[in-house]
Amino acid sequence: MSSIIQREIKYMDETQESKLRLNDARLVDLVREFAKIKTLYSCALREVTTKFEVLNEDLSTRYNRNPIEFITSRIKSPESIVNKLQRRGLELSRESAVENLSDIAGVRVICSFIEDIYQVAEMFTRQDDVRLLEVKDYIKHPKPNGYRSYHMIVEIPVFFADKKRNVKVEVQLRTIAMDFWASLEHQMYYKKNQEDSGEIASRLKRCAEIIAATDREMEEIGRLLYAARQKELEEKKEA
Ligand code: 0O2
Repeated sequence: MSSIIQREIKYMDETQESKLRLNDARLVDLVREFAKIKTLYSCALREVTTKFEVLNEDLSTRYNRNPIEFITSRIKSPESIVNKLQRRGLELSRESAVENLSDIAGVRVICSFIEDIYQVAEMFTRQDDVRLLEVKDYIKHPKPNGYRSYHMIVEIPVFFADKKRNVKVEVQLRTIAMDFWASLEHQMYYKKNQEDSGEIASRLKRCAEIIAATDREMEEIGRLLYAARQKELEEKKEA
């Protein structure tokens, strides 16, 4: 059985809300307008999440092991959508948001090992209704601050009563260890314009390196144990 715990992360980016002048009637209208596209994106999130749950269950039945630990998802808040459009100097409209922003819907897939990330991502993008638009491999190429994750922008079809809509979803795949670092760094430091002599940033980076080394070591241990188990099974078969 799949052991995925699925959690819905409600609106993130609260820190940015204060930047909006919400007494401005136009912005209030826009925020209302963006709330209307929530259904489109929540349906897309369900489609993508189900695909990963199915993969996990299938791999679990075949190999008696769950490569996915858990999945979370979130829809960007209307306030954050307005903020991002403003920051990028884009037109403030629902159409512009759907056209230009690829992270209104986000799914985070937390895997056990690094190789699971690549395996699961490959199985997901091989599906013929998934269109891969962009990949950012921050595992092979970590960000200068130490951030690691595998990012994909995909487009998937969502079928409504009278029409089909192709919807963009951002998928982030990480190990538990990468998620531990990114979650805490996000909470404490990311986009916080924190005054820093560089010491905090370099200590955070050092933590990311230690975590990455631990990830590689755990993967190696996993491989050794798997090989030992396979050998044992073959010996039993031959006996
Ligand atoms: P949130 O609150 O997690 O949604 P963008 O930042 O989207 O304008 P970019 O930089 O091209 O464009 O996107 P990228 O590099 O794919 O990163 C987007 C998301 O990855 C972020 O979303 C974070 O979730 C995560 N991320 C990227 N870099 C870091 C980092 O250094 N630390 C942490 N903790 N997370 C990171 P949001 O919308 O910025 O934030």
